[in-house]
Amino acid sequence: MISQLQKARSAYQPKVPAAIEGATKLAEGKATQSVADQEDIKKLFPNTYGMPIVTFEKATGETKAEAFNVGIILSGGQAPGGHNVISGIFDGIKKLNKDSKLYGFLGGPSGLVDHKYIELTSDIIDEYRNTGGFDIIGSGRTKLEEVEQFDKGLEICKKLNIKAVIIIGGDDSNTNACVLAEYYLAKKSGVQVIGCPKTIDGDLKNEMIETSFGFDTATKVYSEVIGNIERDANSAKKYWHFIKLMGRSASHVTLECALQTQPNVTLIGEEVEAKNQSLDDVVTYIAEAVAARAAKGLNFGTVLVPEGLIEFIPAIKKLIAELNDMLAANQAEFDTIADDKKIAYVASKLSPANAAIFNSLPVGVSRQLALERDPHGNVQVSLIETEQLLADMTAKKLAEWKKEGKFVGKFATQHHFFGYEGRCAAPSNFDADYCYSLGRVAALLIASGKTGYMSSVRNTTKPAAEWLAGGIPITAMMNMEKRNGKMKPVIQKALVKLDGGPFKFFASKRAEWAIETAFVYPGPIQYFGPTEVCDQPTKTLVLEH
Ligand code: FBP
Repeated sequence: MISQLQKARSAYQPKVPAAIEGATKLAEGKATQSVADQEDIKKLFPNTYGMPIVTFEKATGETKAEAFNVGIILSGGQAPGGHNVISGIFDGIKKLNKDSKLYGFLGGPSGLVDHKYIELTSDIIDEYRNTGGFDIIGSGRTKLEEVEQFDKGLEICKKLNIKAVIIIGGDDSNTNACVLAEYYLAKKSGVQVIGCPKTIDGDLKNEMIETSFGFDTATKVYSEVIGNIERDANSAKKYWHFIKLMGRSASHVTLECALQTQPNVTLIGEEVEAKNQSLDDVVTYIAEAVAARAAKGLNFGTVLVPEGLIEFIPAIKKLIAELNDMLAANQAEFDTIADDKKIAYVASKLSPANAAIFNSLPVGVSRQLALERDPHGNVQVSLIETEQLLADMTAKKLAEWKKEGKFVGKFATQHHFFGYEGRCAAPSNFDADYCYSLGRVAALLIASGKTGYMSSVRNTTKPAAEWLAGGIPITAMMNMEKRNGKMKPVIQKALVKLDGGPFKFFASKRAEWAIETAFVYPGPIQYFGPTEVCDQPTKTLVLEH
């Protein structure tokens, strides 16, 4: 049984760049180089380094190819539009040759290694067009990094006669896609690897990749509910709402939601780091806004907190860096320590300054920082209750200020965390079109024999017909970073730029938003109706371009 909206939505035909509607020809640009550490990256990727950016242009006649098979992997957290990438790939390869086949590896990258897959037929694909979620084949966070894993993958590709694997994932997964592409090319295996930029976090972007898919829909869903909460706050006038938002380290999601809803306080992790602020500085900033509104009789408001904030507080950042090195160096011994002794063990191995900070944190937070990493070694910031921590600390500070006569109001709080609510929403028109186009472009990259490329669709603030389609070598996005104590080649994460359009606009408005009740209520995503209501890209994209 499907909902009436899903039924109506299944008939939606995503818009694609005019350049790829019919026949196409490939144009190659200049050779590329990595964003940093060129010599190191070149050495590590001798076969895929320096390739040119490619663009697909309109051609006459028909573009056809010999039948070929493709395998796809959904990797990492869900993001709205994944099913449309897959339907775009399916339609793309069938357009090139109706006998081409699409296989889906089940449960993420482990499906490739463990040879778990299904063939995606048109009946299956049709059920999932324009729907949210990754449930068509499931996702997972297995890290593809060992040669044995690559070889197991190659076995199944040979068995199914797969010409190319498409990895739909974030920065870590696309880094792995690049390593896999290099390995398969070095081996002359004949299997190509293509990446697609996925993540609601919005941190996989650069000059050539304007946005990752899912960011548009997820931030619209969060902005809808933040707007609803703001209206509730403005009706009841009795609560300060502390709202934590997903997005990992980068604060793009929080910044976009702030631009859409104009809350009283918005914290941006990247700014906290740049200003070298302590946790107490952050709490003072919130308390000042609360006190200023209270002086006007406004004992309510909203505070947006990026989930990665904690990683940007310089003292905690230093602590995490030492934890990473210490855990990597002592892994064998650490594994033998009983669970209830691990925190004490970690504290005993840290430098005195970091041990003091570590011991001062609530136990839940120190456990998360030290013990509960994801397979890529990331701190699982979504599990740290920063919103609660900040609300409690603000309450304490205001109680002191009350005694001193600096605060005259009431301070009652509510806490929220928005993340999972937005990751599987039905894709907005933007994401439906963008994702389907990314899929169609990926099919063209394969047919053109490309490997180690990320599918790219640009010019996205213009109507879809004017979008530019092509491929960007993944090595061009790479630099060297320390991971688990060692320097590794990884795609450079995009953080909020403090000199960029979105932040500068926000910074010019936030003093007014803090004191006034300037809330904006965006309402739910609309799929049918006037284009200014249904087809708007994010404010981040508009202000960046
Ligand atoms: P990726 O797109 O990088 O996989 O992350 C998306 C995300 O939603 C992050 O915002 C969040 O911190 C993380 O996944 C939560 O992970 P999990 O789904 O494993 O709980």
